[in-house]
Amino acid sequence: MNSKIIIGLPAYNEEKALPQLLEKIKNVKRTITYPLEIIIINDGSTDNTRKILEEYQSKYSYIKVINHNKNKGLGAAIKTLFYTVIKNYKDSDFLVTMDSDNTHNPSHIIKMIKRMENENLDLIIASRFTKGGKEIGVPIIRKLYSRGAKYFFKIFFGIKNINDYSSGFRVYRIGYIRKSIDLYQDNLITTNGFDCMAEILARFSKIGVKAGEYPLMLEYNLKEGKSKMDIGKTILGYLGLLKRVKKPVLKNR
Ligand SMILES: Nc1nc2c(ncn2[C@@H]2O[C@H](COP(=O)(O)OP(=O)(O)O)[C@@H](O)[C@H]2O)c(=O)[nH]1
Ligand SMILES: [Mg+2]
Repeated sequence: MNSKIIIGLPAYNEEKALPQLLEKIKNVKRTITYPLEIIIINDGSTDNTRKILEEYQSKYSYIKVINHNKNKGLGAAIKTLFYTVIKNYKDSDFLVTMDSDNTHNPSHIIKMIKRMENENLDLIIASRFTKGGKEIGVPIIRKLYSRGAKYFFKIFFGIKNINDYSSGFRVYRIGYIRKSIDLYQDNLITTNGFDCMAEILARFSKIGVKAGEYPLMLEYNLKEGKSKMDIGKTILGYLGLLKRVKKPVLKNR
């Protein structure tokens, strides 16, 4: 039996983009042999996201929605997602995270997973900064930010083969998530903000991770709403990681 693919989508006020993304995923599901499920963390959206998702959930048995009653932030949503998958799925299953803003194309997922299987990787990141990676319609300030993050993390929390530390399009082996949560004694993610994506990698860098990159075409031109990321806050969060992230002390077992 093939491993399962779980696509985890953090969502905050994505009433326009999410249905478009879910349609694309539906098309991918038709063409693959892996069992595929979708878990959406609706983080207290104030638009019609919740209602739209409840309709999807009642129509498609492979779509599950978890609602936070209030907006808690991206870090809190990813944390909910990680705990949900380690509770309900096997170590050999895959968790794919993507933005819900329809800028990541799910048609690449299978190739990413095949590479993880062939190369026995714990993690693969869809990256703008690997051969073949591209970004369309990204504002200059965002380009500067993601390139700055690249150098900062390469210096302080470098992971072999990884250049894109802020991309939210990734595939994790669920067994590796379980192992790292265990090693960090539940402190793998300690921020509720957007800096969580990089915190996860910073912590992986201290415990060893077999990682690779896959070329990402970031279709930012398809983004209809505004970005929800606060760049200043995210950068402050990155600086805070220098103090917070230490190699975990191994527990006696
Ligand atoms: N759960 C949760 N998700 C959020 C929050 N803010 C943004 N997101 C989601 O996180 C992803 C990244 O946000 P996005 O606006 O696309 O950031 P950008 O692509 O970096 O400009 C999207 O799927 C958003 O819906 C939040 O407060 N909570
Ligand atoms: Mg996005």
